[in-house]
Amino acid sequence: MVDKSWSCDGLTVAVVGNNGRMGRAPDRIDVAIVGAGFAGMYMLHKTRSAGFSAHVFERGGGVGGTWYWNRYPGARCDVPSLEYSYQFSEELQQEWEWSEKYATQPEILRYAEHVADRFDLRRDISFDTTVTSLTWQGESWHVATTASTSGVDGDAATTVTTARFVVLATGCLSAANVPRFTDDRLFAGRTYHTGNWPHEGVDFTGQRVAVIGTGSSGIQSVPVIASQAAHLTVLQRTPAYSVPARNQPLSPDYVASIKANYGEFRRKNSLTRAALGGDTPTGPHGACEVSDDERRAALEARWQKGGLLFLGAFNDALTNPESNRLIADFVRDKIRQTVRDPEIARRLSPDSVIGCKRLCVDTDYYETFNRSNVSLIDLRETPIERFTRRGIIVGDATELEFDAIVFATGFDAMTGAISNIDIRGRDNLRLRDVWSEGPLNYLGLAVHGFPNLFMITGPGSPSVLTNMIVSIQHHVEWITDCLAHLRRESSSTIEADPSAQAEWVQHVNTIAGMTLYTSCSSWYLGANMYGKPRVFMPLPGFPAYVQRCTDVAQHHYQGFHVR
Ligand code: FAD
Ligand code: N01
Repeated sequence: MVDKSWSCDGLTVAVVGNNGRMGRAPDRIDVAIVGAGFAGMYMLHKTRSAGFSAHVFERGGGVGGTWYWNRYPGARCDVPSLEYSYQFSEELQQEWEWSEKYATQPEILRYAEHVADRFDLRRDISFDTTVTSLTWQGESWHVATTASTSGVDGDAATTVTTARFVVLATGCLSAANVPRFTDDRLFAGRTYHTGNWPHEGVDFTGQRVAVIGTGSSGIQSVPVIASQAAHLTVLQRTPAYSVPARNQPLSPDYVASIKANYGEFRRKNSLTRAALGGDTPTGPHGACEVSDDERRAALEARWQKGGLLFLGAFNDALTNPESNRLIADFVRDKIRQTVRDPEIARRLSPDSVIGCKRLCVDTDYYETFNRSNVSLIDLRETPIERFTRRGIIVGDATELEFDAIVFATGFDAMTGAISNIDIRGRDNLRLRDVWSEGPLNYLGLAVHGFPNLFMITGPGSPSVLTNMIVSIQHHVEWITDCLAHLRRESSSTIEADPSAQAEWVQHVNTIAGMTLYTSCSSWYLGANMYGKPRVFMPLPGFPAYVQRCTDVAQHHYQGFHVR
């Protein structure tokens, strides 16, 4: 049973920090939560509401996680705002007004801050505090932290908190990938990573700017940077598929119609594979099962509507290679129709499986290459040789001169932020060692050898293949129910069973193997990071996963050892 002397007893002390009120960690708590993004914030609210003492440690200076760090020009969500938001509080979802179909980063950050205020979260969050190690001490975890400023860890003295449970809400896309290039330190201009953007913003007016990387972050930022810069050079290693967002202000009538029945809207969304777009179900046919005209019409309708649901026009986009090719052909045609220079259109056209890497959603991305101040370098034809004081030398010894270089090079996804913490479980087992061949896990929630440690949207769960706020809520609620169960049963530890874990990893591999997801070098597979084991990390299919988690809980936490 959770020791009563540890229950919420007012140990937290409110102090004033640069983000307003924030809490100082007590010496002992029931639940230590790492990260104050949407996952950590809801985890705090939920555990506190269930009567546990809980405290959040956050590396950054405020709440919001992704939306605190990713302040690059053009950053916004690509799941509609009315879906990309919490649903645990009817009052919250009724009172918050989203202004656009896809909210901008500042608007989403304001929402996160509103949630923090509304549920009085800050008093139990230590900002500017990085968790450096987690050590299992037989009955509880020692949580070691150090002070950090603007995400840079200081060498201040380590402080330790003792917690019965630890929840890693560290984010799937929070550990920036900054690739090294020969002589990159020589460059005399400014460099930026989209995932760690200066809070004061960057004015590129009149500058010669390079953007390296053409994933979602590059594709969102390129049109905005191009509109400011004297010249923008996009350095593309692999072209991405992108569909138009068709972003627009939300009409009050539409918002009212959703809010009139928000619960049902949310319920329908959560029954879909990706927990989004319940109003636009996946088409009933395969792309090869219909005539050419019908296929083009269905794809055109989704293209005009805009957004990620483009891939749902047919039910076999990610299982049938021929269907996938037909859908990809449609997008390649669109690129050719949009980009005036046929050579640039060719370079921008992907030849891979569409949807294998995460589909991008853009506003005027392809159109931007018609501007006279934008050029495109294909790094497959002319790779980066080295950096110089003035810029970058590509393939044929051409020196490109820049005032600023933007790394839109992504993240050490899904495992990076977790592996950055020195986590030692039973018998001093290191999580980094356990994961050396890939992230072993049970249900994407726990790892054998690491009792009382939970992950939110961890590898092995649907996480990044879904509307992540829905997946986050599901995990937070499952974990809180589990903690309440342990308290009721007077149990002190829970740990994944090794054979249940092995079976789960096999299951995830089997499901992924039935799709086309494993056919390209994506970050889902860890292929963007040098030396990272190639294992498909997320699990396709949200509803079946939710059912499995429910079954596990109902069968006395089957696959876990509860003591
Ligand atoms: P995060 O928001 O990443 O928060 C994790 C927090 O943990 C961070 O603040 C980090 O500083 C902190 N942290 C990590 N390690 C430590 C440590 N050792 N000590 C202390 N603190 C630590 N998903 C969607 O579903 N739809 C979208 O439209 C969408 N858009 C996105 C746009 C961008 C630019 C990016 C990068 C991601 C997007 N995502 C989207 C995914 C997004 O990450 C999730 O939707 C969601 O915000 C994740 O919340 P989280 O709390 O799990 O993680
Ligand atoms: O990162 P990415 P991201 N030399 O990994 C290139 C979410 N998100 O930040 O494909 C040269 O997708 C790399 O090239 P390649 C969303 O889930 C959502 O853009 O590896 N280039 C690629 O082009 C997304 O999927 C939104 O060959 C190098 C790019 O950098 C995830 O976050 C917005 C390189 C990285 O693309 C990550 O997106 C933003 C090198 N050494 C993010 N290393 C929304 O719209 C990497 N690249 C909601």
